[in-house]
Amino acid sequence: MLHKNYYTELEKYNALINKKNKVADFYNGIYDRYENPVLTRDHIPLTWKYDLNVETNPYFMERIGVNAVMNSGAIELNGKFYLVARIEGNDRKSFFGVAESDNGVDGFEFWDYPVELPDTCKEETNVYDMRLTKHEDGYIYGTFCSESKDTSANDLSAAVAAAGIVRTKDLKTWERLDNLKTLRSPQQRNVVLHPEFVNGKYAFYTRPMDDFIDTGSGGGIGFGLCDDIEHAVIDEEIITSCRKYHTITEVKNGAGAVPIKTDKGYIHIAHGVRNTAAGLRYVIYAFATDLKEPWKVIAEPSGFLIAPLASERVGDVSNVVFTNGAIARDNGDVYIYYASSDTRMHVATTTIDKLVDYVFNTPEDPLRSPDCVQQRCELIRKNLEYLKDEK
Ligand code: M1P
Repeated sequence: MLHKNYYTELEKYNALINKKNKVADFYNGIYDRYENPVLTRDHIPLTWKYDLNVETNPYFMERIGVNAVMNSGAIELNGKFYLVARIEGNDRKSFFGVAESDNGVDGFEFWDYPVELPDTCKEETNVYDMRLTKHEDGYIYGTFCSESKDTSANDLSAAVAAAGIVRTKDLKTWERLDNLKTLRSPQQRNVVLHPEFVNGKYAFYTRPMDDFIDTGSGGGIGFGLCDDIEHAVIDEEIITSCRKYHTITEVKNGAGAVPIKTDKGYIHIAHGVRNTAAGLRYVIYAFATDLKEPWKVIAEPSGFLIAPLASERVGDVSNVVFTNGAIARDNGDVYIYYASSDTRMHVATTTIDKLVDYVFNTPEDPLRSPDCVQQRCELIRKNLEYLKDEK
């Protein structure tokens, strides 16, 4: 016998999983947004939260609750869409769960069990934000933040962020490798493995940081090479996309999705952070790097690609959009998965052609208001001429 509330909750869960998603009434010509999030805490199976035995749980209480489902790595395997989501428990600890969908915009369902990462690092307290790279060596690598308490500081909240590395072939069996060591950066977060060898080596996008929250002297998204992925060490990081004064990346930025290879360059979808009176504001931006030298930025449109909109603005950590996964299909369709306000997951869809057009034809940030006005005046002038000729 099951508790009567189980059936009510199950009905709600099934209705959510079977809810069709629709393109939202939003237009910018670059991508489509969708009406519903693709993953929320309500997508967590009931078996993860409740003890279903009426004798041990007579009130049908949640025993192990989930607070949020957010920052997800994304990958396509055998025509299906997979998100390796960051699931944050009511206890604040995050872990990973694999959710699967046939079409990438709705119907995401978690597998029966969360991911059980090999527990090789006893001091590790928290893990989150996995990026999934289909590498040309044949493995799927997951890079994620491995957080431990900083025992050297006299501050209860002090923590150390490092990049954990795992690999798999099927998202089921995971092999844990050594955490990445970056000899010149004390902390790392937002590390992404490049999908191809560069100069015969494994290549990582990094985010050099002096501190757990502040990047300090870290100048932006880094890039470094290493010989041995099982014991990865990077001795030198060079900066690709820089932090800049009075832009969306002023406070910090970080690599997001695995770069998408196109004829014109690698398209990167990353996040930028600036400070406001209401706290940090996280947006998603895009840039391109050279195919042969993937650390060299060759185009960087001004401003953000995706910013928190309407209800996306509010959540556990408000005014945040964050991506760590996108799927580019062979037919040119692109699915950008992003979390809003550290609370739930959304999808934005576009195509490789549109992203290339956006990245290479959107003007760069001229960095000063008068020059921004000039940019607009030039566009308006051309448009008014064009409209005259078209009449
Ligand atoms: O709370 C916003 C984001 O903050 C961190 O990103 P960053 O390292 O750039 O500061 C991460 O903890 C991320 O998970 C979180 O979404």
